[in-house]
Amino acid sequence: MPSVRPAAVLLALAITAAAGLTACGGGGDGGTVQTVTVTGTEMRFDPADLTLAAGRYRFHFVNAGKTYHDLGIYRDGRALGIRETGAGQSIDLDVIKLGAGTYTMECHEPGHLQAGMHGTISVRKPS
Ligand SMILES: [Cu+2]
Repeated sequence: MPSVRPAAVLLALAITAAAGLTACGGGGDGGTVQTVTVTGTEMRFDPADLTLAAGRYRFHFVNAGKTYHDLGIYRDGRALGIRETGAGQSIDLDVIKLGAGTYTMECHEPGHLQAGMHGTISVRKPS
């Protein structure tokens, strides 16, 4: 059963789908891993709102700000993946599997979340 279809990649905001589609060589879930790029600055994520199809994702976090930022993906208060990086650097989070539902993106550097450095990810069921 195909798990990812081109039509399932909604709102192609900053989704480097072409570059990110890589075969997973290890079996297991199989299927493809898509890369989603999120850029952090003071004090926001861009894009702040994402709509994705259910599937496996590697978040590529670009810190375009002037201080440390982190990108954490949370569901119901539980972190599924989180990485911190310094100004001008970028980093990949571990691959995570997103099922249908609502997730949040949060930066937990002191004061950043409160200052508005958060976003949402809406994940739709595969069609
Ligand atoms: Cu931050």
